[in-house]
Amino acid sequence: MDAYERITRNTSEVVTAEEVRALSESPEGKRAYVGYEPSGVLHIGHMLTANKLIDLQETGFEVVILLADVHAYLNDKGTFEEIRATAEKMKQQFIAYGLDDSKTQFVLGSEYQLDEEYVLDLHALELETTVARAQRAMAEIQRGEHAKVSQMVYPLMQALDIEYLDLDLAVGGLDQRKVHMLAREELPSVGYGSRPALHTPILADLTTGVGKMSSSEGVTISMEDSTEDLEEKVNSAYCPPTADPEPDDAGNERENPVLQIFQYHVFPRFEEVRVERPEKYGGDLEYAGYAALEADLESGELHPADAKGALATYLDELVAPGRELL
Ligand code: IYR
Repeated sequence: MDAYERITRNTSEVVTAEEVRALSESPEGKRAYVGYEPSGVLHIGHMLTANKLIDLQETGFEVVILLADVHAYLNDKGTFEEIRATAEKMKQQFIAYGLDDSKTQFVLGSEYQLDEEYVLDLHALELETTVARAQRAMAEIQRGEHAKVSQMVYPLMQALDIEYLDLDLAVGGLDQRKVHMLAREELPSVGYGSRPALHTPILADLTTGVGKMSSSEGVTISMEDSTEDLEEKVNSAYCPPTADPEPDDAGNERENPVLQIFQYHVFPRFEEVRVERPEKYGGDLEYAGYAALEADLESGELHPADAKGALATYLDELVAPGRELL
């Protein structure tokens, strides 16, 4: 796999392919980042972008994780005290999950976002951006129904982060795309360059396959789950024998979360995936890549129950180091 393929594998969107290709030609010393609001429990939805950071690290990028405490505060996630305690825990969990500590820079947003220069740039950006534009950028991130002024400031700060952290590449889930588009368009209006972005898919809700996996609603696989929790949750997950399920009765699009987790979490981290089965059901199956597993689930060769059993085992291996921090 060449550097460009490694950097862009398992992404939903590359903005733009030309710009990312140019970075992939000399990744040494280039800087990429993801920002996270420290709140709630870290779950595997967060870890999808962490896997992308691992890919970037392995191609030579320097990786920055922004623990966005001010953003979490602006988005009504708690007091600074609560948010900072979560940020510290989050940092330890990222390292436990497999990010190379010596090559990862962790930054707390408040370390630089309250500096005079940053705040004045923020005000300049406020002057350039319409309320409608900021609100659109926040539609998929905003907490609560009625947008607050703080939530309009939020995407402008996220745009400025890209400049202030001296980044070459912004990474985020697909829900961050409108903020990154705003950054690409508006940063030049305050005298800064625009940067490319990579967007990862959003994991679907585990039990329904509808909407996104979230820690405030539905069942999530968290970095604190016990082996038994994992078995139980995966066992009751939605897993039809297809990667492309029909919409539900209300017409909502659906994904197969079991296959998503195999594709975005298990295969990127394990060379070979083994599904154990008793001899009378055909014995063990081995997969060297995601596509073969998907094909077997679709053909009926691999039963959803056996796929779930294997998934719980691999997830347990991924979650175990973080669990030990508890
Ligand atoms: N908007 C993100 C958190 C965040 C991301 C980046 I990249 C920043 O520069 C700042 C905040 C979220 O929804 O979690």
